[in-house]
Amino acid sequence: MECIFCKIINGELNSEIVFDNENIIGFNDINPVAPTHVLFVPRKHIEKVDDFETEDLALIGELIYRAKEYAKKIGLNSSGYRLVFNNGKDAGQAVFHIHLHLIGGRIMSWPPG
Ligand code: DGP
Repeated sequence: MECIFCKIINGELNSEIVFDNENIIGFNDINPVAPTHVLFVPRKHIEKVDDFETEDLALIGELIYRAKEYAKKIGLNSSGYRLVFNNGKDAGQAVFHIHLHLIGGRIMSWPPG
């Protein structure tokens, strides 16, 4: 299996896991861009936003839910945070297993570069 995130999910690769259930795993990004930078990843291998179907609606809803609940748990909800899906190469997607970036703990500008 080539997918890095599948390897993390299967325990073949180590990561700092901060959330884990039967559907979703959350772990610290190896290259954090802010004090909090967690990737929320469904266990199911879906390459990118473009590829998810109606059968995955509940899963993607849960992905967002788990990220915002985690943000609340660590107290980021009062200051604010960013949730990002990069879809495809022009958006900078590097790992082709759908994931949601939770980024926070510093003031961010908009639009992004
Ligand atoms: P994206 O550009 O949206 O595909 O983001 C992929 C992120 O994945 C990027 O911020 C770095 C992170 N990443 C890549 N490889 C690993 C890894 O082996 N472990 C962890 N924890 N994060 C990784």
